[in-house]
Amino acid sequence: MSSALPAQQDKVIYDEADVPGYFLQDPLLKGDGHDVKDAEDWEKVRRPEIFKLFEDMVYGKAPPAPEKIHFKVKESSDEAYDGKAKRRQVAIQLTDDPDGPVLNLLIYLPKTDQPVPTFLALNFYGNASINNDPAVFLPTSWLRDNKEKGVENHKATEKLRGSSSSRWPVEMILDKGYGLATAYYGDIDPDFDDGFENGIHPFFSGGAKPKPSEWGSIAAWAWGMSRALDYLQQDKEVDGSKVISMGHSRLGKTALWAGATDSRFAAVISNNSGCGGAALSKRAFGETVKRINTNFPHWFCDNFTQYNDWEKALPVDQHELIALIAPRPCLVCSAEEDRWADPRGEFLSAKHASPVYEFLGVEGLKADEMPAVDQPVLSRLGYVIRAGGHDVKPIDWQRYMEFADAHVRGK
Ligand code: GTR
Repeated sequence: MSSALPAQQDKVIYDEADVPGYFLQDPLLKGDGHDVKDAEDWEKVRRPEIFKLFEDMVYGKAPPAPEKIHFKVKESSDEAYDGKAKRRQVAIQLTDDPDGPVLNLLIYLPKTDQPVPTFLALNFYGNASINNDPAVFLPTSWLRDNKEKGVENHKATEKLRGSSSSRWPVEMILDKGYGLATAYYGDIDPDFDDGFENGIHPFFSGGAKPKPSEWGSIAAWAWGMSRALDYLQQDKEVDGSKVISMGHSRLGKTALWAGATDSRFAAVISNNSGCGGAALSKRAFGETVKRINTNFPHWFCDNFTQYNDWEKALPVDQHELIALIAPRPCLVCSAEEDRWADPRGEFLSAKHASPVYEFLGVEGLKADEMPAVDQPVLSRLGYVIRAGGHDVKPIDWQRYMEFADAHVRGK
């Protein structure tokens, strides 16, 4: 007999009938067993309880922001997109050390004298991958090799330009009056298991590996989004009170945690974020805690591995992550064929976070049952399932903007 796990345990659950029975904590019940009394009780007692559990057991605690914001505007033009848009490229120092790591933020803004609401979203292959603008700097940080995308020997080539443009309908975003700010997630922490030797971690720990309750890569990327927000909030061209944290997949997990850790984000949009994002872990549907911790040991804090094959013992689940974002607008987006990310589990998280929105006196999720494909529910806590697979498409952005028009822009 081999010592491998029994086949049953390694089988991916793709059938509702195989989802184990599970119990979800009531986000409105405090650790001492009493109901949350009012908004203040939520803010001062219950929310911090939930927050701490996520920090200690799931994503890991990140260090505070640097003392001061240091940045350099590296490039600026008012003639981007045939004169339609402004482009800014800003190097943001991630530590107080001028020789330390830098986050390169690319910003496009519609031409107006008014500060604009802006989407902030990290990207997977560097700023130059989002469009064919030859003025955008190629990334210099480590990149995952991908010949098709124009990455060789972990370095960008000219071929990288625009290789992810289908996910970034920049002109459409500008035409609707929104700004777009993006940065390469690998500027903050390279996405491979390097024992936290590279990226931001060693600058805060004197080179030591994070403790079991300290930040993994998702927490580092989220922390980096906050550093971008530090900059955007002092940029007069951007409406710093209307910056929306958005992300796809692992960066959707990141966008949610950024929204939970930093209440300056006006709203959060997660796309196909799945396990460790919007999907309930206890369903164990598609990607499980064990699989994610095995394939990506650097994403979460080490304490999270305690729940490998033992999701039922989790002291929190992902509906409470969304509850941490309340009462701010939050849109959870799934894709029908992206079963690995458990669309239903993503819907259920929103549904079970909804009572917190309502408790705080705002609109919750306006759907008791999972909506049909391509029937977006764009309430303040919203949910959409799109036809097709794991991806970001222009139609997704259309929905993000419809959602932002309703809940962010005019407020
Ligand atoms: C997958 C991973 C998912 C999701 C995805 C992505 O391999 O299992 O959790 O994050 O990657 O980021 O594209």
